[in-house]
Amino acid sequence: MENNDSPNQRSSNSSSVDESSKNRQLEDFRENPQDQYMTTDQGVRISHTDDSLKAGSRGPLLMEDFHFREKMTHFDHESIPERVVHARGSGAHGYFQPYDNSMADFTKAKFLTDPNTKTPVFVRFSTVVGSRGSADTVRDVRGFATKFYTEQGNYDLVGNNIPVFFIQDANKFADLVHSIKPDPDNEMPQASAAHDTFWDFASLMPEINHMILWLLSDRGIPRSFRMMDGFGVHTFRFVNEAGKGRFVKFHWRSKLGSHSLVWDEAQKLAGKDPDWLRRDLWEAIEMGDYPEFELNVQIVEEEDEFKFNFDLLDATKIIPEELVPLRPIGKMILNRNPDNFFAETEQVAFHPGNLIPGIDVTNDPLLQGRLFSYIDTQINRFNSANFGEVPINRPVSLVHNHQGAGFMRQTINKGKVNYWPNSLGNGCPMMAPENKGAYVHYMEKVEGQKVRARSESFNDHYSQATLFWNSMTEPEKKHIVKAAHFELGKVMSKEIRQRMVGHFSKVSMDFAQRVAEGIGVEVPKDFDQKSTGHYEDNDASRKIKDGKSVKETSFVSMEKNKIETAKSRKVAILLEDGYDYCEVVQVKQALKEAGAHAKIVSKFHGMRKSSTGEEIETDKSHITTGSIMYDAIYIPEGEKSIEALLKEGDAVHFVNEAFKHCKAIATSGNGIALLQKAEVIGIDFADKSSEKVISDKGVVTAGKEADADEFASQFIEAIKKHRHWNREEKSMVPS
Ligand code: HDE
Repeated sequence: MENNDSPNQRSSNSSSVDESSKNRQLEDFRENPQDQYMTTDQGVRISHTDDSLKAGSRGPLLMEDFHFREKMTHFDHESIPERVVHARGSGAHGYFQPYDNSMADFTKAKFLTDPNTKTPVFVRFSTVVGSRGSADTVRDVRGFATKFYTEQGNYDLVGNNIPVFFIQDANKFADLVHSIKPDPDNEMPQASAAHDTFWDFASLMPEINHMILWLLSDRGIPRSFRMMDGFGVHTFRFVNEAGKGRFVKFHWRSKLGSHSLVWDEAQKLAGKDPDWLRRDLWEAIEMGDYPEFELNVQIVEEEDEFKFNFDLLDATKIIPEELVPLRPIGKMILNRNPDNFFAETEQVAFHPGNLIPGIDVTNDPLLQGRLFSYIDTQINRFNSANFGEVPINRPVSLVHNHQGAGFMRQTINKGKVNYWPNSLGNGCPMMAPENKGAYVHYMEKVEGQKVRARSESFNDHYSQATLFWNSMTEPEKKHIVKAAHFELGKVMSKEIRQRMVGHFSKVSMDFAQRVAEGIGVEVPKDFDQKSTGHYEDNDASRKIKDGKSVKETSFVSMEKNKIETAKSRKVAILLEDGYDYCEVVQVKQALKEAGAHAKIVSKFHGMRKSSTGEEIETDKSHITTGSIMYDAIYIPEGEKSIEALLKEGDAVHFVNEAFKHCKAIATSGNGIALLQKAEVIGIDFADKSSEKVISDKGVVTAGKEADADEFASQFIEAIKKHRHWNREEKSMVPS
């Protein structure tokens, strides 16, 4: 068949996709102004763009000034509606590659089964609630949406960093979002669930409980988009060459592990650097620290559909990994930043219904509703059904159909024939048989009466919330309780707070009591479920109720699954003139070898002189940075340097705050005096003139005579732990 694609699609080739296919396609649309004259949109060169055309230099503007009108009009129309949810996001390009062909028995999706193919991807991470300009580090779910540009067409896996959702049926989505977004009367608060309307809604929707526990957990404040896991949430379906279907859940696992901020730090970062997560992703890619995620699947045979004590179609449930283990199937590397935020990150349009042969949906009523919503919302954003032609949205496989006109149509379809069937166009484009890659919907047998109802098998709203609570470590439980104190503490209505604690008492009495004491309500002894709303907690259908379950699942705890690495961690080196140069060089080198990035922080920018006369340039001054922007801090020894730091309030605060946020801290010799001044308490310090290195709760101290290699390696070990929660005991954290 003749290739009559638009020039912009010429680089596409449906039979061979490689890592660069998408990049080559985008190249046709890139503009490069180097050595070029400025022109109008019509390509006419411009001699002067600082002044408009006037009747006299002090006179009125002239209508005939086509350059002014074009420039002004374009500016006036530069914004499009932000996404109604997930408005704030950050994108990156990369590729996906399967490890082997082990999935071939389960799915005919080639990009998951051919280890020789690197499929280009574009990923957009996002917060859900805040608007486009809101802060990155707020407590929220993070979106994790991936567009795979496969040779079989675009496949979108539009997931989140939490494996369950707030609601079970799409019909509640508008209510959920209305309640969590800023109040309609005064548009407050921005990017926060901590207000009456959300908790009012939550307290009347018992199905939300499992999700609430996840949201209040440290997953709600990730340290980095690079350090969080992703989940497809719904149960999807794999279909193999023989047409056999199986249920599948998708999981992304970060190779750096899943790590969080602490709440105090998250709030401060929202002010000091609202772009914290965006900057982190961008800078990591620029520095070559390419984020890597492993794709895993849980596969369930169709005959096992009712083997569990929850319904696979219920998006408020996980499949505990003890029951169905994860199978790692491939890796995704993000290795290129977008060229243009608007053109790529803002205009990318995801849709869970962008499916390719081998992957299909199930009857999950939340997923079914999403299948309608995403195209609809793109039409609101783009004001046209032609959004698929925007470069970032184009597949790298060929597009041929009779979709034609509409706002901003780009493709030039040739000839008279724009209908099917036709004979005048030789019956083209043709229908593809299944063995030529056509998408055929899975032939699931469906029958039923029309009912506006929910399956009884969705009615257990507490067991998995309890499972989550029981699977947490004590520090993680503490964080959840503190988060509840904050979120519910902001709720004015005592009745709503009371109702929430009522639900929590059904999750765990321990949890309910700990929350209740912080928000001034009582744990009800005879909590009446019916008073919470319209769902009764009646028995799930028998086949569901009798199914497999577990009492604890260690995989949901970030702490129990911690990956210990110092790779790409940021370390502040706090010094002033008079520091020990040799020690700094040695520690810096060790950090570099561990993959961490060290920055010199001093009172002012400029060169800092060591005790032996060498100079190092300051990267950040106290006024431009803070301990919250680093994962660890190191204070080199040096009499004069320490003397100066002891007199700087900012430096003392820097250390105190890093201690409070449970980060690794290292110092040697008289640097120990700075720790003491910063109220680093409850820690065993080395004697400042000894040979010893002591590492206690993430604080590494060494005497003057200590071995520098040993000191550096203990520091790196402490960084690898990410946070030292055992420091959180009340008596040890000065406030
Ligand atoms: Fe979304 N969601 N969603 N969602 N969602 C959107 O589509 C919607 C849900 C998710 O970076 C919107 O293009 C409904 C679950 C991500 O561009 C909208 C329901 C999950 C993104 C929409 C859900 C998600 C969106 C807004 C319940 C995890 C950002 C802009 C039935 C599995 C994608 C847009 C990006 C965005 C609807 C629930 C993930 C309005 C109706 C569950 C990551 O179409």
